[in-house]
Amino acid sequence: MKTQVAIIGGGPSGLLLSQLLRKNGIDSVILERQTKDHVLSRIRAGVLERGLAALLKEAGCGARLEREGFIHKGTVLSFEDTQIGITFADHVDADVVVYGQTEVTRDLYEAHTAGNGKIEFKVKDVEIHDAKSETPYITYMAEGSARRIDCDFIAGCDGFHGVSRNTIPSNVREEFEKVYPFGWLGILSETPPVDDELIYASSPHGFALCSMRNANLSRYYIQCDSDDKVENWSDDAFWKELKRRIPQEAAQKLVTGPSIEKSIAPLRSFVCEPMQWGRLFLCGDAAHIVPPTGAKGLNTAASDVNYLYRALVQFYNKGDESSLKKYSETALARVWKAERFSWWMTSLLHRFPDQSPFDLKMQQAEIEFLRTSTAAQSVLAQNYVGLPY
Ligand code: FAS
Ligand code: PHB
Repeated sequence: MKTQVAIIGGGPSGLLLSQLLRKNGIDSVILERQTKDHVLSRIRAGVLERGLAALLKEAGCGARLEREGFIHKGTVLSFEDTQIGITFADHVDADVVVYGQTEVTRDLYEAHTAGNGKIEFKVKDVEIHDAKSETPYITYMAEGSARRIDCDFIAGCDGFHGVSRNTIPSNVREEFEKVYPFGWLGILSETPPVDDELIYASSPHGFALCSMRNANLSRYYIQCDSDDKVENWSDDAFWKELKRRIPQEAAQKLVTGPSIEKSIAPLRSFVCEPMQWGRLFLCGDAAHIVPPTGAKGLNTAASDVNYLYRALVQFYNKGDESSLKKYSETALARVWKAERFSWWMTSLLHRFPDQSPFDLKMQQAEIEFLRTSTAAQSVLAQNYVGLPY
């Protein structure tokens, strides 16, 4: 098979890139190792920056998001008995949209199918060849037979556990990582959200987050031990723990119900430099991971896709390779700012197993500064709604 851009990974990064390329007359093929149903069964991000919403609209996939997305004009941070309401419009001319990553992926798959996009599911043994040449290719197995795709470029959109990143030689690649000593236990429940805004809560018992998907679908998280197991947590145990971590007025009005999904996500910060090698370009989780505290994972994947798609259009339409040559530098400039914000929110709001009384005082002082400083709130708002592309 021959294509212009071979995309490894049929998650949001790969699908969005494929859709944007198709809109600009550039041919691509997606290789996905799972089934579509498996990809759509993942419950992940919930908050979209305007930049991602605009890209989805540009890709022709923004209609349902515009109809069903919840515009959020602020967020709430609570630290023990202190609550800080951040109103984005007081600081930036932007807001965010609450709309689950699952729905984004569903919309992208629908557009991909409607556009007769090419995708192969349940592929195995994907291997990248000659990425440093002008004629890279991919070999893989599908339906028991060996396949090959010859292409001009390869987009590694295959997430943290994919093959793309490790195709960059270890003596070329530099990896930066911080693994946090805790995870997030998340549940989905068909109950009304506890508040109109998201509540990021820090308590002596640990962190909790109150989020939502729609007026009758709520998403809650509590910080848990990194080696904790979902089976250790009954729904009742989860609700009881959540109530003692969020502000009391929220706890009193919390509507509980059976979980329809329950999972634990590990927390890490990770960046691979560079994000390109020859004609291989990494996008999204294939290149970087953030703790979800800043709601930056999916949104930073979107800015990578934005830079790569525009550079590819510039190459195919004008023969200009300059943006492709600068892709890694351009993408990493924004990636690192998202990493910093996600690390800062995580460090501020979580209780670390080994933290000292001094460390706690630093968290309390940071919260008090945030509560009393417009400048500090403005920095949070600018980062939360998403820095410019
Ligand atoms: P993805 O991992 O979504 O997609 C990669 C795709 O590549 C997958 O479909 C995979 O099956 C496929 N693939 C992998 N290896 C392959 C191979 N060798 N061949 C072919 N295909 C291959 N972000 C937030 O903002 N908020 C959150 O609350 C949040 N929660 C998360 C919870 C979990 C458990 C995880 C893992 C991530 C979470 N994220 C969250 C981050 C998440 O939203 C990612 O940023 C987002 O999925 C990135 O999208 P992709 O880059 O497409 O990677
Ligand atoms: C979610 O709704 O899943 C969500 C929202 C905000 C975050 C992380 C996760 O920071």
